Amino acid sequence: MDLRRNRQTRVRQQNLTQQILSNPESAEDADIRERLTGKGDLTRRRTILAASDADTDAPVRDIDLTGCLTGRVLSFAGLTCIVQSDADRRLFECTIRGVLRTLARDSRNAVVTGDRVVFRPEGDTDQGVIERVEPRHGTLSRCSHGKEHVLVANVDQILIVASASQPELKTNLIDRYLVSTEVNGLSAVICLNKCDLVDMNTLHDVAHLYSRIGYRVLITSAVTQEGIPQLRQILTGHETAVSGQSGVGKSSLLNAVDPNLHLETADVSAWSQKGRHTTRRARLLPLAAGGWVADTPGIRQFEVWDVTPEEVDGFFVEFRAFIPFCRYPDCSHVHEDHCGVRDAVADGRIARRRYDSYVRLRTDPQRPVRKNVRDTDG
Ligand SMILES: Nc1nc2c(ncn2[C@@H]2O[C@H](COP(=O)(O)OP(=O)(O)OP(=O)(O)O)[C@@H](O)[C@H]2O)c(=O)[nH]1
Ligand SMILES: [Mg+2]
Ligand SMILES: [Zn+2]
Repeated sequence: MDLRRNRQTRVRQQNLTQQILSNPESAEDADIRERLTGKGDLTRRRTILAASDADTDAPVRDIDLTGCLTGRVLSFAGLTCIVQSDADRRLFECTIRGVLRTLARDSRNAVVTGDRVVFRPEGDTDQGVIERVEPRHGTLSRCSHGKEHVLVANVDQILIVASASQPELKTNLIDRYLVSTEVNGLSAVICLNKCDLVDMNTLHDVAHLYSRIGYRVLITSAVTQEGIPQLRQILTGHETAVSGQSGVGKSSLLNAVDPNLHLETADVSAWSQKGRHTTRRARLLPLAAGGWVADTPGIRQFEVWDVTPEEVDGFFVEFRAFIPFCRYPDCSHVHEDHCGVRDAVADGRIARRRYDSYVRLRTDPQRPVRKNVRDTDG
């Protein structure tokens, strides 16, 4: 593992262990002692004992479990997080063992909302230290400045919230979310909120765009309560991440579903028509009717993480049936002739809006979609 610069306490000239592991014969010629010196090349590596999780290949730290409890990360407050113990539902305010940040591919993802963790309570207090993060299943991640940003972990469905107006409806953003949920094998529910602000016919067109390719679509209003009973039913018994642009009404919808939540909401700015980023950190909330929801902060852009441009077509579910009709096996469906996907767009079997989203994802150099590879430098 890379050692973080500010944690480095001494300078080694060479790393005997690594050298010998990579070339066992060199052991015979190796120095008997390792020299410690203030000068020389810095090696910023550290050895951590960890097993790999069979499913995700994520490192799982070996630790002594005596005195530890298991729990779920509900939220963050500054550098500490609130963990609920599985055994008795008690809440603990926990710090994070530094080594976990070293283990994480990116230290900001070391522990995230929704994580299942092993933590060590400090005496009889309601404070503790997180010692281990269990492998994540069902994460909602996006790509931010070329790095993975995990929004929430261990959910089974994503509620993609868009608003009919204020801010205006962007199907391109919905399509990016859908690609991401397909990549992660989560189920998606599309929620078109603020239906009280527009003519229902235009909303029905958008709803049809997605329902005809197999996604569940809800039309809701947190103001008139339209669609709220259906939303409550979809959330009950599931672990759902609620995501979408700022100001679309994510927190308002959750308040409507469960008035005990008392989530903070705020007006959309009249000037910019954008939300005010009222929800700042993701929070995991138990629903009175059963299940969990994660209210997450609004995002400006959603860059898909963990997909190469060549893979994108497979995550547009309605394209799959037409791809076998492309002449070229590596068809990008952007400019080629004899393309099954383009033919289907031409005669209306694939919606033009969806195809346009595909082309933007596939070709826009400003929006790289990159493969999730473990950092190998250093
Ligand atoms: N007309 C109308 N307004 C709504 C509806 N739902 C939410 N709003 C309003 O939209 C504004 C933003 O709502 P929030 O619930 O704070 O939005 P959010 O998606 O949680 O925003 P962030 O936390 O910033 O990501 C508030 O003024 C709400 O009252 C709706 O169905 N109809
Ligand atoms: Mg909110
Ligand atoms: Zn093609």
